[in-house]
Amino acid sequence: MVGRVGPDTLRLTEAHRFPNRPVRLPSGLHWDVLGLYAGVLDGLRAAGRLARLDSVGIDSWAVDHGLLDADGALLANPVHYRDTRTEGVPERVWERLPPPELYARTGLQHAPFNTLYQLVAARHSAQLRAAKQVLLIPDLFTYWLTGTRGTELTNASTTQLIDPRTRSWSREVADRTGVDLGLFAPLRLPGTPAGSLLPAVLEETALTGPVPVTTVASHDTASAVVAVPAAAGERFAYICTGTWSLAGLELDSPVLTEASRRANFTNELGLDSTVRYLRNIMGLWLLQECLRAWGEPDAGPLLGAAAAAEPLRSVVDAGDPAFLAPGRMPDRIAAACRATGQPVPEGRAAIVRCVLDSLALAHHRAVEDAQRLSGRSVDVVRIVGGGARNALLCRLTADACGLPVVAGPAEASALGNVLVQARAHGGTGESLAGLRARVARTQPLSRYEPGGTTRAWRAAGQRLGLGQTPVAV
Ligand code: LFR
Repeated sequence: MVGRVGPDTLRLTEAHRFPNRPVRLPSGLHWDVLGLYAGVLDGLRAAGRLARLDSVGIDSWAVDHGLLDADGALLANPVHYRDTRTEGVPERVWERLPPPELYARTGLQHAPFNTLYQLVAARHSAQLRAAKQVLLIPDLFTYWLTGTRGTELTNASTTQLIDPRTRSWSREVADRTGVDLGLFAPLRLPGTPAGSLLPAVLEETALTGPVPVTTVASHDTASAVVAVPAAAGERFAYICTGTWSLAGLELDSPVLTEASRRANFTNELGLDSTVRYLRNIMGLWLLQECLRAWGEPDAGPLLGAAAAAEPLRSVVDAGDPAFLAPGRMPDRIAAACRATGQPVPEGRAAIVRCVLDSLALAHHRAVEDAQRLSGRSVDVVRIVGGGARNALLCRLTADACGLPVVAGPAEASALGNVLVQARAHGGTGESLAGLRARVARTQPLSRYEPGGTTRAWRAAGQRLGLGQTPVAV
């Protein structure tokens, strides 16, 4: 994405888009990280044809990482967080550090893929033994582009090795779980310089140097939250919808209570001392995997049919890690409906409706739980990310929450990324509220008023036994 930022402009132009296809090897599910990096280089070349680049910033999904050897070479393709290698690992970690203490120290949700569990799972592997450095995915790309190494803070906060109160590594958690913090490069804050494109990169991309690389909020969700176009002082919840739905509140300090842990809320770090207090919900992954199973490249017609399908006929728990792994999604959804005594959706439109109803229900529960657990009420739900384009999902979310939904921008991660770079280079010291005001002034937004009552949604939640706060381990 090429971003142009001026006093009254904020514009993105898509320079290049490429697929991200994980590869299953006998050794597990991996990212094709060199293929992705080649896509980044193609993107830089295409971007250079559109504009002179003042800065480059990188964000991606969280938790995953590459291992480097003593020469700085990548030891293997990074493992995908949807791989099953961490099965049974959390239980081993909890023997040394019980869940309540782990949560009190890190504030992180329990997810089987947290970097901590991945590193413990790999403990006896030849690769981890040979590794001299762990770089999170955006930091790995930054390293290849610039030769500099760091660990960006918002993304580091998803490792389960950061204390959200000090916004630094938790030595205690690392020591007690046997993780070597020396493997991580020093922490870097969004907005700080990360070097400039290496001569070989300039040559490969036909760019003219110097092109500075700027650390952004490198966790895609953190960048997306930067671009939530809330007005100053507004009481808002946000839902970043894409492959995942990340639903919650922005806070100025973490909520580390036992009730919060049991509700499986996470305290990830955001820009400028903020805390992203949210819950991970499976998101449009459920739909993407159905489309993949059906060999259906385009969701459009099915979404139209789903809008006309019977509402709330069957719902599944969109927070259930049973949906984490890829494969056979329509069958797994049918099985979940059967297991909860609900009708199995018949036909593609009914399955899509079940997915969207289930997501809206999970959005509602997350927004409600976040308010209760943090003691902060909201008046509006902001939906950003790809799902902001999905009118049916936005309308159902408004209905389920009983609150107005304001949807947009869809490219929130890219906008948040660009804004942090622009602020760093403009030297304006603009506040987060100021950055958001720019988004609100420049990006088209859609508003959805809630319809009906929330009673039917509560009843649907009860069908799943979700009347009360879910209990994590
Ligand atoms: C969204 C996201 C989520 C994170 C998940 C796994 O793209 O970054 O925030 O929990 O992917 O990394």
